Amino acid sequence: MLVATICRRVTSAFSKGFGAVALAGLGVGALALATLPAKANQIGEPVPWGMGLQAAASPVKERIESLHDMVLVIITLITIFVLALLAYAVMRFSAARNPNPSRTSHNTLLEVAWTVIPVLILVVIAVPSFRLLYFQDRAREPEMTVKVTAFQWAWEYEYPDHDGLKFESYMVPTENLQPGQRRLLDVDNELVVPVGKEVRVLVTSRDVIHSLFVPALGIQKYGIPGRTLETWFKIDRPGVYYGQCNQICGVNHAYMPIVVRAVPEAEFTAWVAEAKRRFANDATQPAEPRIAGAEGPGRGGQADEARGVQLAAGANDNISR
Ligand SMILES: [Cu+2]
Repeated sequence: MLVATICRRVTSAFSKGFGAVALAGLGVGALALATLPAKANQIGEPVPWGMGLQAAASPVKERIESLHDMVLVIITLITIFVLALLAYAVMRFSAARNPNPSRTSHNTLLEVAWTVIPVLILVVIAVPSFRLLYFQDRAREPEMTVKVTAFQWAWEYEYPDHDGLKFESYMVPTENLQPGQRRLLDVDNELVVPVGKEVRVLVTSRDVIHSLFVPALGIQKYGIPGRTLETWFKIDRPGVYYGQCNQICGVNHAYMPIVVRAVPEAEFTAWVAEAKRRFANDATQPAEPRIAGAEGPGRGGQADEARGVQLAAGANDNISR
């Protein structure tokens, strides 16, 4: 609509010939945009001074965006309305302008209105909100499943549909970063998935409560020991999507990032074959998991089961939060 309005303004502002040239220019511009590779690789990552949401790469995130936009309009209107009322009351009913205040204390119509209207506004927000809640809750027709197990302080990814391929994913410590890798975000083993496939994600934990959070995919699920929560995504273009555990889970909470790499189907198949070999009897997978985040207060070496209860020095960090 905005584009149409701009077009109209442009055409009326210029003479006919000029307008035609301008329109042709716009047309060429639009064509250039349209012919850009629509499936360009996307990077879902935080950016300096990023003010909005990360660009959507899945249907759930698209709906989160539209709900967000709708609620933003509503709260903006409410804020402006309340601010205007306040300003009016301050000016109109100041002691100087209104020396004899009214003694009215009840107004039935007004009271009904300021109860019913907010309720209606909440209903307007609640309907799409609940729709979205159920939309993200279950995969409709999952084409594959990934099981994600959180633990202090890294992730284990399992592919039950691919012969139980399973591996752990640790943050790359700052001192080992390769050029182009992101500090506190890149990992040794990424969660690789095919583009355009509906992927069911099952999330659980081995020790304390963690949370799988990948903003560009619109997923955020608690990893709760003894429970399995479900969500899903269907990534619409190849790319790398960064996330982090966003449930405070202990001293190295900040050092368990998530990297989801979406690749075309053929590439995914090749990766699965290679990963199966790599992780079959893998020397890089330690018997005792490493503690991710060498820059955090180090606590290497504890056996997995012992974590969370027997971290003598830092037990409170793990239990109380
Ligand atoms: Cu965590």
